[in-house]
Amino acid sequence: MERKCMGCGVQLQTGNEDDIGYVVDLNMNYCQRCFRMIHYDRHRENDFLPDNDLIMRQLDRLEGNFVWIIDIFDLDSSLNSILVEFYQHHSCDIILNKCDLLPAKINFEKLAEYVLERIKKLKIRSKAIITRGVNNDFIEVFNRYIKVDDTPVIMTGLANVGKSTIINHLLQDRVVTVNRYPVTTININEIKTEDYHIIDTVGIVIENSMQMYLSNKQLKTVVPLKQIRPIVYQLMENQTLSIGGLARIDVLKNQRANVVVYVSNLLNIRRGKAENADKLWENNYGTELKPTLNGCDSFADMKKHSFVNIGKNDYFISGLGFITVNCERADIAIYTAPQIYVNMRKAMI
Ligand SMILES: Nc1nc2c(ncn2[C@@H]2O[C@H](COP(=O)(O)OP(=O)(O)OP(=O)(O)O)[C@@H](O)[C@H]2O)c(=O)[nH]1
Ligand SMILES: [Mg+2]
Repeated sequence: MERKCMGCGVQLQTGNEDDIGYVVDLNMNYCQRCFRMIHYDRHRENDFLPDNDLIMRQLDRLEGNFVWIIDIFDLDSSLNSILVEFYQHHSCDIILNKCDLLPAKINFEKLAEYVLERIKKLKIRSKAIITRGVNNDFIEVFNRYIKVDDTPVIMTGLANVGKSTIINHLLQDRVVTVNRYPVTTININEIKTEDYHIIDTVGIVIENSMQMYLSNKQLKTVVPLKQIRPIVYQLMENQTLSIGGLARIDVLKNQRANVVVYVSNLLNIRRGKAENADKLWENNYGTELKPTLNGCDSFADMKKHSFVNIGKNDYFISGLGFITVNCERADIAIYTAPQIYVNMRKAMI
């Protein structure tokens, strides 16, 4: 009989040690890959790349109560993914996850309203939004709003948003495998207990997110695991902020601008004059300005995104974070690798 790994859902096999699903003995509950992640926090880079079309076909065939888990810190990546189209045709509940990454003082009710407004504009029929990471009553709220007896709850979302973490939280046990690197769960994984019938699914991978172009070591610096301390700048005319070697924001033709950077605090941010910025990047890309993205070999390879800022807006950079600019008027230029999704949105906080 076919046996699946309890941690990631992969079919177990004893034939090839280098392939996914390997176990020494088919009676084991966890594959070698999960065992290494759980016990040694070891993860081989790019050992499995999911096929988004296949995942969507799998989701289409499932019956149950769909839950869309969104990493609040990376909101626009979720709202720019193929899951939008899926949820325009399937009803779902939404869980805003990783809210603990944002400053504790923010109004979470307003944040939920903000997301609801964005979702409504995308014509998504969402039944409820609950936040997590800010309160201890998650299980109670989940049971009240989302759990439906006799129907499986199907956890979906982009890779790394915390689907499996939420499942373990509900089960109050370490049942499924959780890891800081994207693509941990690699097959549909059904879990039945006395209290829950849950299906863990494979995360959708998006090619316009920075997380796809960083090594495991770099991901440790770029993906925040704990609360972010926003960095505040008062920028006078024609100044620039460089975020490692990953992105640069120029604030131009402004009088004075209040700029707040929400990115991992392990990244270096450098402030300078816009007139010197190109030279700085040409000369220091990959040395002083690091980390850099795989495949983006020099500053010349970067793409410039231009915006006009009036009032308070966020500049979202997929997989990195966002920068809030508040001023009467400014020209904004964002430089990053060409494949990375960048957008301007109404300020979230
Ligand atoms: N700060 C914070 N981190 C979280 C939260 N939920 C999950 N994480 C972290 O996010 C990372 C990914 O979590 P997973 O549960 O493996 O995410 P997933 O969506 O199942 O990922 P894939 O299986 O790769 O699609 C882990 O490092 C978790 O510890 C949360 O609410 N807050
Ligand atoms: Mg998972």
